[in-house]
Amino acid sequence: MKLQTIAAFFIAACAASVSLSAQNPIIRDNFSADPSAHVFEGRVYVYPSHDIPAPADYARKDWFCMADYHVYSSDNLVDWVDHGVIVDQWNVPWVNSAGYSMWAPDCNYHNGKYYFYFPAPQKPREGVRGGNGIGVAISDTPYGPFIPEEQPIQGIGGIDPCIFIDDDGTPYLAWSGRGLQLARLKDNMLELDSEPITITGIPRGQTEGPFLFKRNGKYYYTFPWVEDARETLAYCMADNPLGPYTFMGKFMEQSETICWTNHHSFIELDGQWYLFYHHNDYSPYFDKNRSVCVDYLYFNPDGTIIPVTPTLRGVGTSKAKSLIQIDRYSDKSDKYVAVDFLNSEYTFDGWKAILWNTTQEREPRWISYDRVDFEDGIKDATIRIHSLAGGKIELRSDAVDGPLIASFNVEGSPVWSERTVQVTNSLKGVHNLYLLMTDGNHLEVDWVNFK
Ligand code: FUB
Repeated sequence: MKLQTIAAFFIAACAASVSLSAQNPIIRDNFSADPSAHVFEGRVYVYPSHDIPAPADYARKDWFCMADYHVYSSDNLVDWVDHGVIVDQWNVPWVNSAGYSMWAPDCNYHNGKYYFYFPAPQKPREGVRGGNGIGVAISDTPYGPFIPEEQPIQGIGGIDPCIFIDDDGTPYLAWSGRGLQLARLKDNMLELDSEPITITGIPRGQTEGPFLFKRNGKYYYTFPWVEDARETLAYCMADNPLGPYTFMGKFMEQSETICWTNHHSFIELDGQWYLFYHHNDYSPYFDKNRSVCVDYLYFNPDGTIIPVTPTLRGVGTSKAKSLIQIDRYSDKSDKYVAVDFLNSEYTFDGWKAILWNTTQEREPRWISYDRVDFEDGIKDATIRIHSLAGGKIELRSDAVDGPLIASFNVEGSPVWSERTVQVTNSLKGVHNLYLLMTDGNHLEVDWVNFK
């Protein structure tokens, strides 16, 4: 088992370093859910769970199907590296390898090691009939190899572990069992050091997926909470890690994309806070295939959380010389600008922006994308475009009527094409980008790029 495990990690390491793109969702070649984000040595690591379409040997085609975990990392929250599989259901001695239920995990650093916590259905064995265990795998680095413990944590069961290390080095484990649970861990990170407490005072509604963090001396116990039809994100605050906690309300409403679950984590990087969460962007008709997103997060002066509205644009700055996926827009003129999949049969191909006009409506339709870094200047602009009848496009900076960067006469064509023009204005530094349709009735844009 150990040899197989090491071989699997070697293969995963060789398959790693796939560079992914910016914007939401941040993981664009796989489904990903339940993101646990942490900053280790100045780099952001995200430990999500991994939704997959149900294989032939898994009967529940309409349910979550999850067999392994990847870890992703980034130093700018824009370019993400997939480090490959770190733990899977076939390589943990106590896990039922036909369970396909490796749900929300977490990872944290303590005394020179990285501890990865994950829930999974247990293999029936002597003294154990089954049920969900919470296991630990240990590594010298945040990206593995992680070596799983032979047994799950004794005395607890449930899902969605979260490991929090207080400023004095004391570890705490939060999880969802019979209600939202919390206990102190021993320094070995493998055994409870206190009786679990149940977080109370939350108004009626299903809860799961806790995440615990500390800011300015206050403890935040945060969790998905079903107030109405689907999961919102809500929180409690306390002055001590083991409470008592006070319910503070919601900080994200239920998804507009009809994703029943949400699951989240918080990080602070260089003084800015970020919220990681998931929706079902790549799978609008099956909400058990989810995708991780990240948005900026702010606090009120009294420490309460300012509610977050999910964006497509996400966080960070995009290089002008990368492919700017303008369909991940910051703002748009009106309902005559929309977004759709490029290929509804394979949604990971991404999206296109669609701009259209009726003959009565001659105001330019526009779509904008904030925070593009033009660095030390540009010469050419390229757009990937599709329009049967043709039209005109302008790129402007900073505002709808801001400085003109480039204009394109688009000839009608039944197929997608790339058009390049010289820019009229060589911008430097970071600007917001505006794309306007100044003539035409229907144009579709895949991306914009500058050289
Ligand atoms: O991903 C499976 C489950 O859905 C997680 O464990 C929950 O938190 C919810 O996101």
